[in-house]
Amino acid sequence: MADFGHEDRFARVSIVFSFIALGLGGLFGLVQLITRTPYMPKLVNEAGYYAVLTGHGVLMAIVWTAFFIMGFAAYLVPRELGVRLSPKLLWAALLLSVAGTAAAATVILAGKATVLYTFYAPLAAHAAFYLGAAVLIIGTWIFAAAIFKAYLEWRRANKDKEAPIATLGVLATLIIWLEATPPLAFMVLKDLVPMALAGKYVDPLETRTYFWYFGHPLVYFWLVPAVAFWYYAIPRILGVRLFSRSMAKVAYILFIVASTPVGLHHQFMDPGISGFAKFFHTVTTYMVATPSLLTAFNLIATMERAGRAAGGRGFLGWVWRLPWGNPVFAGSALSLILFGFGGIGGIINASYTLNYIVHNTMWIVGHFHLTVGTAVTLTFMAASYALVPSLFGRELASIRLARVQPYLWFVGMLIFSLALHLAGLYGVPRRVYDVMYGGAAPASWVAPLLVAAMGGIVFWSSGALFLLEMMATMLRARPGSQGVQLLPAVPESLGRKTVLDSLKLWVLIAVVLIAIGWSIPFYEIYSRGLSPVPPVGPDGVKLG
Ligand code: HAS
Repeated sequence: MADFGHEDRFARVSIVFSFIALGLGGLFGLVQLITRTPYMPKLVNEAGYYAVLTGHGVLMAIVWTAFFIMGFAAYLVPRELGVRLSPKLLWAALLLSVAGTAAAATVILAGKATVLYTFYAPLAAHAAFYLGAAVLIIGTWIFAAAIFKAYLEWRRANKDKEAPIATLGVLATLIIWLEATPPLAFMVLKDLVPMALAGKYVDPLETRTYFWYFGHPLVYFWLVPAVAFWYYAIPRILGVRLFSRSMAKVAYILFIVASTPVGLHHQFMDPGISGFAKFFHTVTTYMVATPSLLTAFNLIATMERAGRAAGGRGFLGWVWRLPWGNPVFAGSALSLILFGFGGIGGIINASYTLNYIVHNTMWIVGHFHLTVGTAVTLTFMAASYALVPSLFGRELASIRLARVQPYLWFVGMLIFSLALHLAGLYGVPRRVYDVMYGGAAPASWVAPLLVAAMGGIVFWSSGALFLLEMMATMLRARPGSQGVQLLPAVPESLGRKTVLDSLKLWVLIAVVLIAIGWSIPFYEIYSRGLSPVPPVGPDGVKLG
């Protein structure tokens, strides 16, 4: 095992922290699933439900993902580029990220932040929630600085070389994060902290629009590292070249350029934003769906090539020749399949007229469990089957368990999400404590909710098995190098740099598109004049 001392120490801490978030977030998920399902016991009261829902959303959507991504990047980038990351920047990033998360988590657990992970004003949390979020964001910026510093050092020594494809994905991820977060941090400090500390009145539409400026690139911040992992792992496991490196780079470019000026598709139903602004964001939404289709094509072609080389015949005969018993491959490929369903749902969400039907219903919950809950989460689990043995120098505690776990997640999530899509079409709302409205809701809502609960329990069990496997591997398994057997570390042969590697150009184009896409709604909001309202605390009491 090559020695990347402080990078690996950072990756170990960051990944273990992400597992803790996944475990706690998963526990909250189970509580809310049982509480919301008809005929099942209410495990918490209404206030508890929103605290648990906030904890689940923040821990899963922000903490699990951000810490895993940082750990993965710190492991991958120095190995691929052969340059070291600054230890000072790494530890500063970790310290701030952990401190920020701890502050926010403490107030959530104390029931003083029931604002959900979207923290829309005028719902108000304790100021420590917002300050914690801001400190976490600053920590991630410092982490990004460590990666970019190393990349620039490598670039100076390799002026004409293209960057390795997975490292390029990490850079794209961090660029998207840096595009997305500054306005959010600005709004948190300008509006939400003064609202929490001094009862400042804020304009809900203005703060919602700031949130969704950030909220949509956030989803590509989750997705792009999963895509980078697929590009890294699938060809290596199959022993073939990626079908097209250029296509992979075009996908990254489209993610960088188009992932930020799209957030109004979350606000189609909001009054006060013109049809023109929403139409602009619809066009860019369909633009940012394209790289996922390119990714699917590229990876399926790679798999088909390997499956046919292994003797697969006929239209789909190659599929059965793929290494479905390797948990790193199976987890990645199963994620890709469910991402197909999630993506189709996303295309439906992005249609203005269909959005009327699905907005704020369980359909959306089904959508994001297929995307961030599977395409991203199951991929990170698959990656862990290689990363954790490699980082800790140990065999997996149970390869049999690792082989079964991704399938259990796949089946549970398929049942859960499809049932929730159906429930959404029947009109079942999301984020409601008593979803049956004390018996006044239509009887047709019961069956899909019960089926969803069964699926939820199956994939929750899969998550618990994953964490058990990880814990046992880190603490008890025997020394070994199974990570390398499951995911061979084949070096990439790198060609010459082309315009597709010119990150500066694509960032410039992204900035122009962001400026156009967001100046329209913000001009509309500010030119009409703001309508500030008093903040509302956890118990529904107006604070201002
Ligand atoms: Fe989304 C809401 C539109 C992708 C996450 N999305 C959400 C929310 C979350 C989320 C968390 O337009 C809820 C936010 C909240 O709390 O309110 N989404 C899209 C579109 C895409 C999309 C157009 N979403 C994602 C991804 C996410 C994510 C990725 C997380 C990682 N989404 C929306 C809209 C809303 C929304 C509206 C707001 C709804 C509302 O009203 O509130 C696209 O990027 C999707 C593109 C993907 C594809 C699929 C490509 C095909 C694949 C392969 C298929 C596999 C095959 C088999 C064929 C077009 C990947 C392979 C074979 C083998 C052998 C392996």
